[in-house]
Amino acid sequence: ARTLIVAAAQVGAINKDTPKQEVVQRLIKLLHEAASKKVQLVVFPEIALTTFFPRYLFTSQEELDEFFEHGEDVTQSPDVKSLFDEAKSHGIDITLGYAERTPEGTGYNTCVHYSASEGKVISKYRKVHLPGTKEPFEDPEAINQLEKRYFEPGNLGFQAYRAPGLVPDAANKTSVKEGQSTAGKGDPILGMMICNDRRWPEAWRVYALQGVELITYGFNTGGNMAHLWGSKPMSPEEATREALFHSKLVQQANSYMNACFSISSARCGLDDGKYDLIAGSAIVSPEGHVMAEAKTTGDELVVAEIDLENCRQGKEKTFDFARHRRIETYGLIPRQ
Ligand code: CDT
Repeated sequence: ARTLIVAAAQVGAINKDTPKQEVVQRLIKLLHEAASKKVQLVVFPEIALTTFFPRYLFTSQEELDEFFEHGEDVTQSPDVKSLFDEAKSHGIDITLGYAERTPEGTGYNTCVHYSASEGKVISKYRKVHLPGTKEPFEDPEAINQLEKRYFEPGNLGFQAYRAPGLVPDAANKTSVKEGQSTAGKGDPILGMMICNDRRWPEAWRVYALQGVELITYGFNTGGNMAHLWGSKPMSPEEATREALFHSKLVQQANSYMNACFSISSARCGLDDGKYDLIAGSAIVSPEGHVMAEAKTTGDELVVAEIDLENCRQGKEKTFDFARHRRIETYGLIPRQ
């Protein structure tokens, strides 16, 4: 068995003026609960340190920049350093989503995997599928989604990676480059995505082709964004139900079709008492079953023990890519 205890650390409402230090204290509290439950990997949400600021149009660069972490190394970011220090002292790996401003001034919607055993970031991912618009909506009632304005599409691709120190007896460190056939041995093979990426089968499949055993992601999903999807008018309750349904649907279906576990972690609740984000953080098995899920719309740790051996069935039978995929028929996919 290659078992590990994992958690989604769901984070409830954060207001526009909530200081980052206050949020980081809440994340540390969730980390302490994780330590008491012997959790080895905690997945924090997308843009976990502030409110979901792409809903606002900022005209002042200075005001916008307050929502970003600046520089190469987020573990040294003044407001956030204590979270990584806590993770290290408890021996818990974390993934954390945040808005990144590079030294060259480019904005990315980013997440990192910090390894407690290595004491450093072992993988960084920048969101590829940016939803929303560059320009704000004309309708003053519509809630903006300005990720395309504030971020560039991620330029790091979907790079699977091995996370050391999580499972015992992980002597085999075969490179993930060798693909699906190396899964089932050695340190766990992981992949990170961010929010909207979860709706794109290509993202999951590119990871699965590298033998990924566990995909992690955080999300900020409006419960009231029907206007952005262009769907039929619905009541706020219906819209929230629909958003939750699609969120679960893509997680369960893609975990099954790619024979991997997945952990999703929501930033949720009513920001500033009015901007509704869905909850529904979940841990899903390679058979597509929900193993654990959030019961609240606030700060909550969702925990499960997973055995990576359970990826084998799918990877070696129904979804043995080498035997069953027919790539000669998929030509349109890389072309358009
Ligand atoms: N943050 C993010 O990517 N949110 C999008 C929602 C866009 S609103 C319709 C998501 O796919 O959940």
